[in-house]
Amino acid sequence: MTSNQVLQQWVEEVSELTHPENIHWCSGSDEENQQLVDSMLASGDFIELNQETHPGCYLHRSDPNDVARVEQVTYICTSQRDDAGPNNNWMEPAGARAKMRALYAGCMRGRTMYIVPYCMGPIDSPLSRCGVEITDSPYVVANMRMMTRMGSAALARIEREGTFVKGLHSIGDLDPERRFIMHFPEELMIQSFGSGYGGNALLGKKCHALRIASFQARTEGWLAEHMLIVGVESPRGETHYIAAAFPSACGKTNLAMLIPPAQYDGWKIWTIGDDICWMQPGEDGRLWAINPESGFFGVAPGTAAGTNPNALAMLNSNAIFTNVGVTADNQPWWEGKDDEVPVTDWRGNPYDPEVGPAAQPNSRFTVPMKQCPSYSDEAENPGGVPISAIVFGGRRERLVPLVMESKSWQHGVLLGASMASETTAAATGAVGVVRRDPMAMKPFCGYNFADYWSHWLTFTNRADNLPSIFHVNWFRKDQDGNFMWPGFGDNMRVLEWIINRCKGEVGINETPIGGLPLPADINSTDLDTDSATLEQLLEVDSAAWSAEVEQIREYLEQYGDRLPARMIAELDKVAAALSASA
Ligand code: OXD
Ligand code: MN
Repeated sequence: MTSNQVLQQWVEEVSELTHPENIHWCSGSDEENQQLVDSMLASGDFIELNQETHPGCYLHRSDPNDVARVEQVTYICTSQRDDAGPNNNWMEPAGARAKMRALYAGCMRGRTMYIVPYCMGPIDSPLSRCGVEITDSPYVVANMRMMTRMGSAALARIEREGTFVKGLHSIGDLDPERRFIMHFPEELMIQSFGSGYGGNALLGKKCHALRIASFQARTEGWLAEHMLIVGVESPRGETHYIAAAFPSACGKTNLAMLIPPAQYDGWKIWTIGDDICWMQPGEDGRLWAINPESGFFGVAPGTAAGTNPNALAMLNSNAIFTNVGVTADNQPWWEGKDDEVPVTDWRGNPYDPEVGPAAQPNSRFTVPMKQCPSYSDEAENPGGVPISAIVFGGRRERLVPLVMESKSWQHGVLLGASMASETTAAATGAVGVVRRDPMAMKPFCGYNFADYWSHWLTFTNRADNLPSIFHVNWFRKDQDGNFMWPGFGDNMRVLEWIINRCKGEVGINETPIGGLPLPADINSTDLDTDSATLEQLLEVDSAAWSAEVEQIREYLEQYGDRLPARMIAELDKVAAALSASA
């Protein structure tokens, strides 16, 4: 029950449509969570893991056909088709509502309907926004409790403010043919049916904090981005915050909590967020950012002592594991974790490497952010943290240098818009195919990309101390298919260079595509990459880049008249500089 009439009435309408057996308003309390866990253990939704090694940890096995985001059935339902743009699937709102109504009719019979009020961002931050998810999945409730500030405090804020995003979710019958993720940004509404997978079902995350929020951010003058936020503190106690956008499953979580190489004695890395960043100009002309989430929903495979020791340390208690394997002593296991041999695979069958991996490639952990050893209290700062640099990056085997700096904010927007990356298991479909993924927002921008880039370009009028924009690529391979850059903790060397550039302490090699480091300015003490390889990583192949520029032009031109002229002007400058250098 609530004093907010709109919410009360919506809950009644949904209940009349879906016919749940019970209605439960979530408070977010420990007792409530314990009851939920107990009921999921009884129903088989949760399987207890080894409580000695992993207290409070549970395994969830999803339906094998429901393991990733489903972009092909994710829609933006704006009244005008062009407002959704070529980057989104579009459905006319009235038709979409009717389609969903038919699916929801009676879908919660025999189930409990949970009302989950949540706040994206610190509960007392003016940058935060609230929502309510109605769901019939207790697994979703348990995840939302970690990923958002969920329960009574969020409901109190909603009752104070009056506005909230309405998200309706039902797992339905998990039939992929009856699975839709609909967004109605003009009505601040989300409707999701037929999937229990994180990105499709935890509506606070991709649906609200990116698709709906990006739409809202445009009208309100801020940015909702698919970015981690990391603080880098020098031995002198000076901290720079960096926001970085990489496509799904390209190492945002690893970068957000990296452990620097040994010679960085006295440096500290502070984790503010690993997936989503909301930024707004402050009075000082800088961009100030919050992480709207309060937990991590990270990719398990590959998380190991050598790649992300902080993540491993935070996964020893109070975590939910989805679709991982299990060892003989009932500990969670995934490929790359260690050299243990699991006994059970993610489907619950005896593990057989001939059949497939023990952990589903997009298997996940959910864990409260505060459990991360590098967690910073600044994540709770209602004012956010000031951003010194924005970094874009993709997974590119060839061509794209280790790091480059944009020539201006406008050129930086072009760098973001030109991003491309090889696809990963985070979404259904082929893996390893290069696709354009501007700002890592291809699956998440809630409106026409052309309008989104125009919005980015307005920031030169909104703030006069904007961060510098960089582009990185950790994934270059040599002729034999080996990675040329060690990545993980060694990415600290690139972060240090970025900060040195922000402070104006190092020079730059101006090239047609952007400013590259002078190889001597990348700290290479004890680096596993020889100097010839480092030089190769910092070279520009003009002919290959000219071809890339034409592909970028072709991509951008599909946005037609709505594409800001400034983008093509920036691209023309790069093309001209490449021809002049050839
Ligand atoms: C995620 C994703 O889960 O991007 O963060 O798919
Ligand atoms: Mn993501």
